[in-house]
Amino acid sequence: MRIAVTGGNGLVGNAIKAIVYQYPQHEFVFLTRTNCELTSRMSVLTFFSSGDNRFDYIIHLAAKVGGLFMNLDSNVEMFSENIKINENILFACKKYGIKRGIFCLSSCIYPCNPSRFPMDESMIHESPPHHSNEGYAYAKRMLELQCRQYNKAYGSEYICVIPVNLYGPYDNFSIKNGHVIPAIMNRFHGEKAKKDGKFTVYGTGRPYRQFLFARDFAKIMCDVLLDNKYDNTEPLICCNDETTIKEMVGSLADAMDISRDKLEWDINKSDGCMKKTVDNSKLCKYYPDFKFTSLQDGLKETYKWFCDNQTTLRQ
Ligand code: GFB
Repeated sequence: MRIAVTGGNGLVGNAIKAIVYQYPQHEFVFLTRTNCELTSRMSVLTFFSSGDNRFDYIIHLAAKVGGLFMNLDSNVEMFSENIKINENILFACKKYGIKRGIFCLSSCIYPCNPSRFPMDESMIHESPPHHSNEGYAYAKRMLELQCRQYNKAYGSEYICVIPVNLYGPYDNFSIKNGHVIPAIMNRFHGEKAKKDGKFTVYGTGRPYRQFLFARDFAKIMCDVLLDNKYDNTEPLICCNDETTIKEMVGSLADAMDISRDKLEWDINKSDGCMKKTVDNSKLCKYYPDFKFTSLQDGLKETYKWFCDNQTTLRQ
């Protein structure tokens, strides 16, 4: 099959590039900003109308994304740009006969005060998301609604997958706008170079998070799309174990050879959502033998990649 992958230059797009060799019978084509501006209906239709760009399937990853502090500052743009991207992609999928696809949501779109934990796939719309990222969250909730409506109206097989906090090589390491792992990794790396480096972590460290190595997520998406095991179009949560920010930062310090005793906490900075635990029972039912990369191994691999790619980092 010929598969279009949007967000081809991002964290997960590059993770898919790293594993395409496992699917030799399929052709993956990676879309980037240079060949298709997804917020523009014209650019998207021009790209997909070209004879060279006919696809059987799609993996839709592209989105305007960022960590807690970027979302706090940009809820208007997060909603507006993501709604445009998703509407244009779905319109093109219908117009150009792309019948099956994977569409990426996120666990942060879930209710911040749910009726129960862990949350499962049925609870996405149960109550409002955390105020810090409601723009992004509602745009992605609308993507779930749109996929469901397209499937019902046109018989498409658009499957929404719901990862937790993703990390790994090729992430956005922006200290201001990045997610917690790449932002701290970049900031601490700079502090390591100083004689009296200060290793300050934002917030209390009390919030819970689930972290998923991007290459694990890439494998799950490609298998769900291609192996015919996942025999429905319902959303699917993709996650592993839960930890606290404090414990994760401890593991990150270990991976960076920084003594945990040097860590300091700036409790004046926001904690964001305190808990957004989701349940991976459905994933484990379909893929009982899936082996997740441990947080410790994932952090070590990410830091090595970070050090080896200093000149080309996205930040
Ligand atoms: O990955 P993150 O920025 O976003 O993690 P969320 C934020 C958590 O890490 C908060 C703590 O508890 C912060 O207090 N933290 C500590 C830091 N130090 C830092 C730091 O230097 N930078 C950052 N960024 N956090 C995101 C959503 O929520 O979840 C996105 O905003 C996205 O939309 C993502 O979907 C999956 O996990 O809070």
